[in-house]
Amino acid sequence: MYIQAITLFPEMFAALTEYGVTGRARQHGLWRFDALNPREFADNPLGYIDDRPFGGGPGMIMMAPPLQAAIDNAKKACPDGRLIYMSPQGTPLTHTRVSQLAQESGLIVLCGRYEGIDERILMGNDIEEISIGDFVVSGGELPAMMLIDAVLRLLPDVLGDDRSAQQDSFVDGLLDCPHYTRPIQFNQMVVPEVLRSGHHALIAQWRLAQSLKRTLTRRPDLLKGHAFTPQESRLLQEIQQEQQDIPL
Ligand code: 4GO
Repeated sequence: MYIQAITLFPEMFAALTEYGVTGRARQHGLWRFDALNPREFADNPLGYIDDRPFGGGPGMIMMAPPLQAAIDNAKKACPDGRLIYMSPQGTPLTHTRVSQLAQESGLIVLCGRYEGIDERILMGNDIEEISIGDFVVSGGELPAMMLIDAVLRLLPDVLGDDRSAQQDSFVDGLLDCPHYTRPIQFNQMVVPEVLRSGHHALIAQWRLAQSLKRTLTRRPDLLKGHAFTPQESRLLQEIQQEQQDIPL
């Protein structure tokens, strides 16, 4: 996959290109990265890329011409690249959308700064506005890196073990189960017996029950659209029965 970021701070993306599983995956050629700095596409000799908002108000707005020039260059390098703008006004990102984006051959992610970008960039390009949550940060770079990281870890061979990504929260519409490693006892707390039993079917059932419990208590909204397997329905009934048995 070929990922391009349009950003005033290309160095920030070292977090992705140089570290951890995404860094290793890039070294192994599983994805490529380029940053385009709008400043290098400025139409003035001083490299100004922002200006005051029409209508007044605080802060600065990123100007359309250098952004459009950067977009055009990114498109030239990757004509099939999907254009994305990170913004709190965007569609909230979900695991489903992340896995769709992981099927693309290229992404071009536009990162805003200041008060944002000139609206005509959004009007004049086929561009998807995506939000990583209902909060504001000072630049689109960190949201972009979160989106890109989420996409990359779904690419074949990026994670050490194919099963890792399959286990994660949201993949099957449920939250992940608790995890334990050595030592068996820590601060008076012991690893659940079943996980040490070596009984694979019982372990799988315990984990599924834990996932259902967590989802029920922490994110009941996720269960609304969930297609329950017969085993999940049975376990959920048992859990709800258990909870009713607890006296108030
Ligand atoms: C994206 C961008 C939050 C998100 C941003 C988000 N804040 N929730 N800030 O995905 C334009 C200038 C937007 C700063 C940017």
